Amino acid sequence: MKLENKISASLMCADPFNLGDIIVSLEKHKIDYLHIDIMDGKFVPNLGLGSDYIKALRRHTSLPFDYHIMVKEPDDIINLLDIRQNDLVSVHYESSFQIQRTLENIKKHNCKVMIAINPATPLCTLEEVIYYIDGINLLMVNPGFAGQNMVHNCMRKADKVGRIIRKFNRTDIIFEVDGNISCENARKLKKYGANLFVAGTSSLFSSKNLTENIFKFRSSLQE
Ligand code: S6P
Repeated sequence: MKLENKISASLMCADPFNLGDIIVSLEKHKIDYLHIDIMDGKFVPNLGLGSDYIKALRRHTSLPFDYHIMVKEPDDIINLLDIRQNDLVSVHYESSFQIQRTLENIKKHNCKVMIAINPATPLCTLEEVIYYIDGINLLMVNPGFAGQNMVHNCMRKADKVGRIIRKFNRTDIIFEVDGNISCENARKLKKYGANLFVAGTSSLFSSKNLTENIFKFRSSLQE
C-alpha cells in the first residue's frame, strides 16, 4: 500500500479542556496518528507530555501514536512509554551518543523507528542511518514550541531529503514533516516526497473549527 497524505495531529496544540471531544473528532475523521511531543527541558527548552498523561490517553483512543522524543539520552525513557506495533517513534541524531544503538533499542518494541532531523542537522547523518530506520521526521522549525515560522532553508532541505531517499532506493520510507505545516507548506512539501504531515496550530488547530480545518487540510493535500 502506497504511503501518502497521512496526517498526524499534534496534541500539544490541542485545547486540553476539550481533549475528549477533539479525540472523538480526530477518530471520526480518520486522522492517521496522534503526534505526541516528549520534551525534557534540556534537549529542547520546553517541557511536555509526560508518561502518565500519555498512558491515560491510550485508554481513550485506539489511534496509533507518533512519538517525537526530544530528550537527552532517549534510551533512559523509552521503557516508560507504552510503545505499540503501529506506533512511530522519532529520536534526534544529536540526542544520543550512540544513535544507531538507540534506533536498534527502539526497534525492539516492534514499532516504526524514525530519525528526527533539525533544521541545522547535516543530511549526511541521514545517509549513515538510512538502513536502520523506517522513517525520517524532518523538522521545519527548531523543535520545542508550536506556532513558529518555518526556518528558511528547510524547503530546500526537504528537497534534498527526497533526493537521498531516491538515491538509496528507500521509497518505502515514511517521510514526515513537522513544524509550521500549513495547507500551503504541506502542498509544497508533498512535491518533495513528504507523505506524513504533522498538523498543529498552522492547520488543524488554527481555530476552534476542527472539522472544517481537517477538511481544508485534506483538500490541500489532494491538489
Ligand atoms: C515542535 C513539535 C511539533 C509541534 C507542531 C506544532 O517541536 O514537534 O510537533 O507540536 O508541529 O505545529 P505548528 O503548526 O504550531 O508549528
